[in-house]
Amino acid sequence: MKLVIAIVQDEDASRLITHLMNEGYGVTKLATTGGFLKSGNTTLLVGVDDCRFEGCMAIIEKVCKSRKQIATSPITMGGGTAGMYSSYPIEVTVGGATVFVLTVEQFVKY
Ligand code: 2BA
Repeated sequence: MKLVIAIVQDEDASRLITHLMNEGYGVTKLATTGGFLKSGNTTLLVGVDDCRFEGCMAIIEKVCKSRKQIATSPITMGGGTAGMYSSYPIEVTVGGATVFVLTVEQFVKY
């Protein structure tokens, strides 16, 4: 069994959950925040039998789109504690999905 941890954009989350559930996958949704953009994203936990793993990954790849996002990132000018904070716009490409796959040692439901 595998545990798929998929970090996706909020815009794709509902559709992805619907697709996965329709195909019989169990899904847990977590509201998360990206460390770089400091904006909301969604992390899905999907526990899958090995024989259904590729199908799960295919759905994630199909549904999740990469998008360009303009972010205003605070930077420190002058350095040190006396430095001034400024911000400038930067463009980053986010997603489709950042996916971690873990092998599950044990899976129990009580
Ligand atoms: P964020 O950390 O908010 O990052 C959003 C996007 O900003 C990233 O998209 C990437 O294109 C860009 N980015 C991130 N760190 C950067 C940096 N130091 N310099 C320049 N650009 C940077 P993705 O790579 O598609 O990541 C989307 C989200 O997936 C991330 O949101 C984060 O929540 C998660 N993530 C990505 N890699 C991760 C990792 N190795 N471990 C844990 N979470 C990760």
